[in-house]
Amino acid sequence: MFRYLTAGESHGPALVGILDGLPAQLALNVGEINAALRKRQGGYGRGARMQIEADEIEFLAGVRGSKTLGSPIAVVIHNRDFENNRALMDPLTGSGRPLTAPRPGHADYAGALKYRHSDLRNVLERASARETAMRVALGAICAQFLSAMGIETLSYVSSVADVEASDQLQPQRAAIDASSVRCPDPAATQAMEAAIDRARAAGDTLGGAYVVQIDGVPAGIGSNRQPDTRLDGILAGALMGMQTVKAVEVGAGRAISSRSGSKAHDTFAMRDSVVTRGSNRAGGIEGGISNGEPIVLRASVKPLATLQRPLQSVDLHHGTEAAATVVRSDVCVVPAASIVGEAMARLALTGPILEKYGGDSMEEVITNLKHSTRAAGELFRKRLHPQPRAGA
Ligand code: EPS
Repeated sequence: MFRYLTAGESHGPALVGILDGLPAQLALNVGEINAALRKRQGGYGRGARMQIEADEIEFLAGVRGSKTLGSPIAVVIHNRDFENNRALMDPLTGSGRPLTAPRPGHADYAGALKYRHSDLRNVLERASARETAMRVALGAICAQFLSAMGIETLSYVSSVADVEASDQLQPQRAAIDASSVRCPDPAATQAMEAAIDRARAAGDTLGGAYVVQIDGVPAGIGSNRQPDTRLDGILAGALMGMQTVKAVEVGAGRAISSRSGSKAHDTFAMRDSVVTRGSNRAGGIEGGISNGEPIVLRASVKPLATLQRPLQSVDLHHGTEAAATVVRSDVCVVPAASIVGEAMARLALTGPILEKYGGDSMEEVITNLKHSTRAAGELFRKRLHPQPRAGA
């Protein structure tokens, strides 16, 4: 079974991650993992914390000579900001003035009730999206496994607030990386930056949406057997499991509900003895199973709950109305969220891929993939050569 866990508080000593179940003999490029971490730190609309951190991973277990051993992989990312917060956050002696006015939209209030914390810091430290740095690191390890299987992911920002990128563009990696907000549309990039500037000046925050595209997923991943084996549910659940994400769509998503069936599905055709599809409205998944087309997911992100001009709240210690707690934060994290969403998709896809082609070494997994694509693969790869009917 493939699984992962993360631990770590936003201003604690470090973030820790464990990946269990990756095959042995996977060559890892640590530079690519750190590059993903740098991308997560970037994006127009980030706050001052990202000037302090320079996220890099250190392997503690499961890797030798830059290759996986097949044992659990343990990883650490040190929080530089811990040195500025040692008195507050030291695991043995940390203490400080309690935070008492929950931010509407944050985990503060529900978490305080749940864990019976009278200091909201005890909730917000783990609820913070700082933790997503470790998800990105673990996802970047999975990306190298997926790449060896011929699978590549791409993510980009499709909207910030009410500024939408053109849907006529074919998003290219270079254009996405060149944009300050990870949006492949240069005109939309400018308008998004301006919207973020206006929000910053007003002490406000902005949400938006991002797309994750996954290419090269063979047909047959996930299953229609049970609700929890459906690939769309697995991937959507992974994206919903991120801070700030409020909706996830697969393929045409929400828009499909207002169309008639004749305009909702992806027709089949034969071209040179190859099965082709008229469109990819299904986003690469039918009946909970990948169908060989690119998988396309879209996540909608709410504006951050920490406003520099705070919303009305209550002081839980005094039982009075009060302004919500203000802590240092970002104005817009949609660009960073797109990197985290890509990481979540990588993590979520690795399990079903290993379920289908599983093995203890990369050689075994790749042999299984080749056998599978050779046996049923002529069909999966869309080279369906119809057999002449008997007597025909
Ligand atoms: C984040 C680190 C945090 C915030 C942000 C994301 O740093 P700090 O709280 O020290 O400024 O910038 O956290 C939140 C959005 C949140 O809601 O807590 C990061 O590393 O991504």
